[in-house]
Amino acid sequence: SETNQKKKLPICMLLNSKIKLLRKKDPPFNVNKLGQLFPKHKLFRKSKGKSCIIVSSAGSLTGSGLGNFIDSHDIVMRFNHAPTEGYETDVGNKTSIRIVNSQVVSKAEFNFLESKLFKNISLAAWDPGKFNETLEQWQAKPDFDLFTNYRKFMESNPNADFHLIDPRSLWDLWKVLQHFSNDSIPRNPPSSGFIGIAMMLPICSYLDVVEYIPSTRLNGKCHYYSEEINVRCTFGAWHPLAAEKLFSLHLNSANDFTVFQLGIIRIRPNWDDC
Ligand code: NCC
Repeated sequence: SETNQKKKLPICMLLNSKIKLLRKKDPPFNVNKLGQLFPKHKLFRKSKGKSCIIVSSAGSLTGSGLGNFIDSHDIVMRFNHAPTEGYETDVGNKTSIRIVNSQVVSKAEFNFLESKLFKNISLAAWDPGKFNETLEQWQAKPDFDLFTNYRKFMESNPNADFHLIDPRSLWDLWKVLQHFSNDSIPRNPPSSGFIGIAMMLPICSYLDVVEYIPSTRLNGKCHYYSEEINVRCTFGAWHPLAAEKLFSLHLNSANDFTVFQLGIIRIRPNWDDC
């Protein structure tokens, strides 16, 4: 039927893939101590219909001058330990939410418990787990131990809006990507960037993503905040990054100048099409 056809559109599959955040009532967290620390309120509960922007950490943001444009959005998402201080002209200084991977939460070098980068904003942390694994198995053996610092962080900041992403929904998102790719993609979860797109899109009136589709500023640098030259950060090594980016470009409604000169794609959550 026509409705079933529509549900298979990429935009609809993405909107319906729903990145799930773990809730206190979700077994096994309903009976274990960690669940008691989960935030009481849902993420984005007051944010429907806002203008949103995702700031990739790509090296080609250097020299973009996109800072004011970024800050003009209602909700600004950033990743991991990507700084704003000292880079305001290119990346702005407003941060509503950060998606952090389990390495950033757990490894001493990121100073997760003390760093100001992670205070007074919303946070969502993910860890890949294994394909088809249960939450019990995941909790017993995550890729990187994000649980210890999650507990410590929540004990010292009990009202923090800090959520854990259900690893099973990362694999659901991976399946959406695989469905639309002609080749088989690596069996590793999507990057924080694509997880962010899937999380934000349903709540936004429109979603801009900067320097995720590489623009003509492409300079080989991995991040705007470091001098490391590594094109794999842009085109993919472990994450199915190329598949994510092709998928996102397919959903883009901005013109070529905006995408390739300015480095901005715009995605509208067209629920009516689904
Ligand atoms: O580099 P990372 O990603 O923190 O970047 C965040 C998101 O920005 C987009 N990006 C980044 C660089 C670039 N040149 N082009 C881009 O499009 C991607 O969408 C990316 O997801 C991650 O996804 O969490 C990742 O984290 C790093 C690393 O763990 C953290 O930065 C902490 O140091 C991973 N690198 C390594 O593990 C070495 C990276 O693979 C994925």
